[in-house]
Amino acid sequence: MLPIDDSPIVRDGKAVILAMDHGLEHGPVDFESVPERLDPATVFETATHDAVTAMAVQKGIAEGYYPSYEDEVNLLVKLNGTSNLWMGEPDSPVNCSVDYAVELGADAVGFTIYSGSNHEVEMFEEFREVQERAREYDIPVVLWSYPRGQGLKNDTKPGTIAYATRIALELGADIAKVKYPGSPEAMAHACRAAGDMKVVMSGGSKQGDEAFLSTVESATRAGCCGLAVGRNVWQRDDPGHILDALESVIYDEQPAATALETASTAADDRPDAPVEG
Ligand code: FBP
Repeated sequence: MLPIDDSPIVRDGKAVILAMDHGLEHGPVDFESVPERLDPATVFETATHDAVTAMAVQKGIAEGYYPSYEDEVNLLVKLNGTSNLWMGEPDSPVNCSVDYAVELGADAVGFTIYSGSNHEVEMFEEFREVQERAREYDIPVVLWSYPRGQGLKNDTKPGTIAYATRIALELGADIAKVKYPGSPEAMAHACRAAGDMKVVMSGGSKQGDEAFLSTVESATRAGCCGLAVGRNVWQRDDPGHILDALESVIYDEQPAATALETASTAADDRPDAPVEG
């Protein structure tokens, strides 16, 4: 872990990473409720919101779409990923080098490790190469730290999530991205296990505004510096509205209810606000 408060992907010590690697990880099914968002440009447009400190995508999307957004969006290139069609023990093959990510304009790189998988050893070794190369470029490394494998299966138990943040710290990540362990106390414990390293909460599948924002409020008050979020932003009809509210909760430390109210008032004043009915 290195101090990254001066990095472009951090604003006032906080980070909101808009993730859109779902086309690879889950498939086009994640875009069925919002078919227009299958066009990556629409999500890059969303990432121009002030609340977003970086957009996380795979290299193919970065190659094709980032050139049009490089002045307005900070880029995080994910260096590995798996499709949902893979039925074996959790694994995440490397598909991009740090060098190529930097060539594409990356301000940070991202890597997934499924600790507890039978492929943990290889993933740890691959991460070593990525982490040390990223140090040469002085760019932050975000670790999608997901304990998952035989006997674990999407485990969000408090002890497991604290182990996930600790693994990220020990392996030299600058930010750990972990699932919410179910309570503010458990999240606080996971943040303590991360030492001085930053922790972001993973957004998860789409929830209602209140439920989502109050989890974000709990996680950030417990010590998370923000979140890495995909579906809870771009699966909404009006992503700008939830980003306004996230900005208030995360940067201005407003309660979720106040943030929602302020965001609704702001949305009514926006020329591009979706028309009701
Ligand atoms: P979400 O906020 O939509 O959960 O996105 C965060 C993310 O980590 C993505 O980067 C990734 O594609 C997806 O979640 C992985 O989801 P899962 O945990 O279901 O494999």
